[in-house]
Amino acid sequence: MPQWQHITYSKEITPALFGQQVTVGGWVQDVRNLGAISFLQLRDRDGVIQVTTLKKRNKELFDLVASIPRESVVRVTGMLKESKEARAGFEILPDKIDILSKAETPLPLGVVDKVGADLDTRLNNRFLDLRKEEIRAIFQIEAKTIEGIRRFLMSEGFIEVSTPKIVAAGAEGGSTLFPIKYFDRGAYLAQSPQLYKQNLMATGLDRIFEIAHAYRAEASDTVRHIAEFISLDVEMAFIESSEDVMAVAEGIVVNSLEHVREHAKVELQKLGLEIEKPSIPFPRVKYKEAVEMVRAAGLSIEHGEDLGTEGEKALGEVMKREKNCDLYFITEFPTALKRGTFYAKRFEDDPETTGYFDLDYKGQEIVSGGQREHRYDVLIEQMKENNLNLDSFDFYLKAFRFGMPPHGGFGFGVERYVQKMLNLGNIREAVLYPRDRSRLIP
Ligand code: AMO
Repeated sequence: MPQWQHITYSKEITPALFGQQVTVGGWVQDVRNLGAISFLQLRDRDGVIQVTTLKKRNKELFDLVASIPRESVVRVTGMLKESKEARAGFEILPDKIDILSKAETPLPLGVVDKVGADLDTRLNNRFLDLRKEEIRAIFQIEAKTIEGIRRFLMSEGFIEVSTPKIVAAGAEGGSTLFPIKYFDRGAYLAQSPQLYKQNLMATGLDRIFEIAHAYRAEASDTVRHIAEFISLDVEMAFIESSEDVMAVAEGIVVNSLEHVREHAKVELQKLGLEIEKPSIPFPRVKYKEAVEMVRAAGLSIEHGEDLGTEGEKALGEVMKREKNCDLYFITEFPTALKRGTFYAKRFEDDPETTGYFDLDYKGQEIVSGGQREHRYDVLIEQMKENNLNLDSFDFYLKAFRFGMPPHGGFGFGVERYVQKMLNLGNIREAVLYPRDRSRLIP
């Protein structure tokens, strides 16, 4: 035990400790008083410990236990004893109970209640919501997901970087920019590290990734959009086509899913979930084919239009039904659709089409990227087409004038990924403190 750890956690209790004195700490989940004996269920980060108090052994402690409100924080020192009745297989006979923090009553949100509260009430009382082990499991799995992503990318020679979140220009269209006051001038919260990650391709730090918040003033209130999301951004130089970039996205998914399967077994169990190993390579569906498949599913959509939420969902259903497949790329997006994406490289022999791709997971886009246009003159033309003010992109453009290798990359929505991995209905369930149009607190 490290010197700064003063309690023994439930997970650390083994039969080897039976008969010894231990100090445990946590929240009072429940107290059952049977007149001569009482059972206090103490919940810590990993599980529940039963504290059994006999009136005739210690009347003072017995009365104290009866008075502790639910969800108060206590520290208990006592003898550890094997118990057939207690769920964990042991109980503690207390010699000392300290109430470290008394909880008020009533609780704004039940922790062990069977009746489910609505998401808003849960998010408003997130600290209580997170006391439920199946809610905590989501974030333990999210952490393991990010750990798996990092390990994979580092093993492939990618360097983790941090780029500014206070920026002078957007990269993903003006409508979702958050303007802020920056000393005596205007600035924005970064929608994406796009300009910086491309800038780095001109430096020799040419295989990079970043895991950081990105900001979007999303107009609509949907189950897959939030105003602040964790963006995993990857950029790599000396590629030959978007296929190279897709291979990395595929590697991230396969390896992080495997990492979660391996290192979050207990948490997956708490959620009653098993994660299947996806087969590789993920199918590639050309945008044109995707449109036809969505149409065949009964949706009206024109070539050149965005598939949209409904289209993506319909495609997801077809892929599941016909190919038993949850993960697939949509490739070769038309230039017209990606025109807003001024940095996308168009096909040499077919400028109406780009190598841009989305990676969809169970009918929802989680990744978007492709090969970039690295030729200065062509890039300038594409930016002009998009009516961009070239002056505000000066630092970005300069890097293309003094030696910029061919490169590509993608943005990967971490919470959307976890949402789909764990079959959560709303992306907000995969965010500790979500931000959206109506939510700024907590
Ligand atoms: P794009 O805008 O498609 O591309 O975003 C990339 C991925 O980020 C996630 N995402 C979001 N997740 C939650 N809430 C949102 N409001 C939100 N917006 C985006 C999605 C999406 O697939 N610069 C490019 C990437 C690139 O080309 O490298 C970009 O940002 O999972």
